Amino acid sequence: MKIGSIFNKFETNYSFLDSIEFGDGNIHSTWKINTTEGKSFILQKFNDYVFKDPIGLMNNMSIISDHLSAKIAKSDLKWKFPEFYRTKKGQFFFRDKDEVYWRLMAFIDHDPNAGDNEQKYFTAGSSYGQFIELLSDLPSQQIIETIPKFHNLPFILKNFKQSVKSTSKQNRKNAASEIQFFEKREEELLMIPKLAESGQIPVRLVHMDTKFDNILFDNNGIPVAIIDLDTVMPGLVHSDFGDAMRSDGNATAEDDPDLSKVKFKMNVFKDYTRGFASSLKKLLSPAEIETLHLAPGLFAYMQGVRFLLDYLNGSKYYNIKYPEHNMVRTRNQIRLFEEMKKKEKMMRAVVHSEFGIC
Ligand code: GN1
Ligand code: MG
Repeated sequence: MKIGSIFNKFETNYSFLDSIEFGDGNIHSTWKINTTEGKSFILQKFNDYVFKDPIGLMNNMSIISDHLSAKIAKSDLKWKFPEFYRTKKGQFFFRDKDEVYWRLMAFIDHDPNAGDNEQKYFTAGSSYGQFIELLSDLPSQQIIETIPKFHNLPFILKNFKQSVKSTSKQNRKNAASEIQFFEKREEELLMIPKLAESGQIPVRLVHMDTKFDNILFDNNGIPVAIIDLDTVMPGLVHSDFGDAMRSDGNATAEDDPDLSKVKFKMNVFKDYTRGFASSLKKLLSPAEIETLHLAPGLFAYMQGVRFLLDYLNGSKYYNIKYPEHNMVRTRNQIRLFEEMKKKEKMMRAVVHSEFGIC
């Protein structure tokens, strides 16, 4: 089906002009739609292999944006939230003849370059910290896990081990040293998940995909939106700290095959930590702060396992551009993990100093 005719399934009162593929997400496919009246939209081919409860997800989205909008109205923040359009039949999704889910939202006006300044990682840290702070009085039971056990390492490792057993001989051979690496380091990485399981680290509503590119800025460099809210769900603060550092602290792309370029950027870590602490100093517990410096390593490791798990399963989860793509991503994350480990003491000192503990 053509993009224009999918757009026309939604109740908008605007006329389709043209469309361009937009962004480089690994999960959904996205188009920007322009209309003859000048208003723009975002159309997404929604990945229901990854998000198995699209209706529950949209319900989360409206609870979260109602809660945040009410609080933002009383603050000096300028954040907007995705405004979804319903189909002519009154649904949030249009399902085409192949049962593919499509959703439509208003395009949030922003300047793609304006946030790229010296303050960028401080701003990212303080914005994602504020996001957690603003959600801290929304009872987390109201929000479903849109991907059950999404960042739960014991669960991911269990699936990983099953896939190691059930994958082809050839795949197991190709991935032998990576599999061995993950199995060898497993015990130390389970420390934070164990503290969470025993209730020593609290469950909070967190974003779970805290890359810099998920913040939109106006032309004065002020944040106007935190996007990609599909994964907002109950979890640990470590997700929003560790995954940001895994995404933005890497000196190269997460799928760069040249491992000599994989380095962990301490300046990004320092700025993000300063911003995160400026928003969360009062909220976080001593056990959360005490373990925060371990989160970047935990997330590089976990993402490496997730990429390899997908490789062993035939690459059905992440969009890939070539057959070995997930293997290249895995090796990159292993190298990033090793680079982070070298800097763990320094990271601890930065967290302590920014959160004001001695
Ligand atoms: C996926 O599609 P994107 O880039 O927003 C993934 C994240 C990973 C990321 C790795 C729902 O996010 O968890 O960190 O790829 N999202 C989901 O690039 O699995
Ligand atoms: Mg995402």
